[in-house]
Amino acid sequence: MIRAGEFLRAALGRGLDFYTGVPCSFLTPLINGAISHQELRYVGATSEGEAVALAGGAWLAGRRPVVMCQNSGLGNMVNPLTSLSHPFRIPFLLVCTWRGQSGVQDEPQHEVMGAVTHDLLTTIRIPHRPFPDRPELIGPALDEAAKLMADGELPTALIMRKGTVAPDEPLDQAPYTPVPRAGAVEDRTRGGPRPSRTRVLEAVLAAVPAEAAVIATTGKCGRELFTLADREQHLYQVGSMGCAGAMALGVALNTARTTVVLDGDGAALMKMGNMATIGAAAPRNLVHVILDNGVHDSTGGQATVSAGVDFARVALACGYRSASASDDADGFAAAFRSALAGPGPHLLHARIAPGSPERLGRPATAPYEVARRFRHFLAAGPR
Ligand SMILES: Cc1ncc(C[n+]2csc(CCOP(=O)(O)OP(=O)(O)O)c2C)c(N)n1
Repeated sequence: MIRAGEFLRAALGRGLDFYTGVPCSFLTPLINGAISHQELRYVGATSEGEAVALAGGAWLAGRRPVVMCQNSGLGNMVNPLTSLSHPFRIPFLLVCTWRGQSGVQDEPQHEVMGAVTHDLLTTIRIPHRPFPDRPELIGPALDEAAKLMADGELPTALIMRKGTVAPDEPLDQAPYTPVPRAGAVEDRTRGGPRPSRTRVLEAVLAAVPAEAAVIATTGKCGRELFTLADREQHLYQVGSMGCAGAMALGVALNTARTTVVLDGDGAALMKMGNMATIGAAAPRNLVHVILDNGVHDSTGGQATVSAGVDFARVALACGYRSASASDDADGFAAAFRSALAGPGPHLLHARIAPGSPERLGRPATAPYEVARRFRHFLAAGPR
């Protein structure tokens, strides 16, 4: 058995200082220790997949992140681990508990995942090792994980058995008290014909400062942005649908640069918990644009349910500082300029028309290079 403080201190000594995740009772001392530690930042995620994207954003902004989860949460992570961490090669330390270990009394819902946890990680090519269960093993385990992460440029998991960490860390955490918001959506809708996605992206590019980072959601959004302009401050999230907001949060919390995220209605709906985490973390430098064409445009135009969703009011209810709605290019451009001028987080709900230009490019630069040039861009800016 080890003490949580021993692990957290040893990890901090190796530069691991940004934590995110979703709790597990096996993790209680470690997660509470991370939350309570003065020198560590812990951002609670609404899902384990969100935590992977948040950690990815933090890594892009120069941090060495740790994600903590229960192995049942691996199910929620499989998509971003395979379609974000792998193509972009973004490493982080994954501390994953082992509920449902054979021979250990546990609940029925953990039986299957307990039996396949190691195989699942192996199958999705995430290196894994046992979590250290004696103090003298902590340093070597962290050093080996660091080497695996450096060599493979991938997350590396440490699998924690029941009873590994002594239950001695009190939780020192103020309850989350949301900042009351004025609650008024800036309504710039006019009811005319809706602009194309390209037209709105042109308005983004015309106004966005050169120092800002821009993250585009999966599908045609990233392809259109790439076609209009390919710059080192762009990150085209080719997979991990729904994760753009969480990745942008990880960036915004770790850089002083303005961070603009271009989301889709389908993607935003897929991981709407992101908005609650963004509202609570409240980064002043985050501008969240939802390009809402009412359909899954990239996969053939199947309707989403966004026609009945008021993203701007959802954002305000989650704690965003401002929110606007627009349905033409001028209204969007005005809302975007206003968002850039004041502290966020801002939500811009842009209702647009479905469709894309006929000759649409695809990011020609591999995700691996996109991530590294984006990281390099962030490293050159203010923290
Ligand atoms: C987890 C996951 N599910 C499904 C897909 C397939 N897919 C790619 S883009 C897309 C549609 C995204 O819709 P939206 O966010 O509204 O953006 P739009 O395509 O309209 O620009 C879908 C379903 C995927 N890449 N990942």
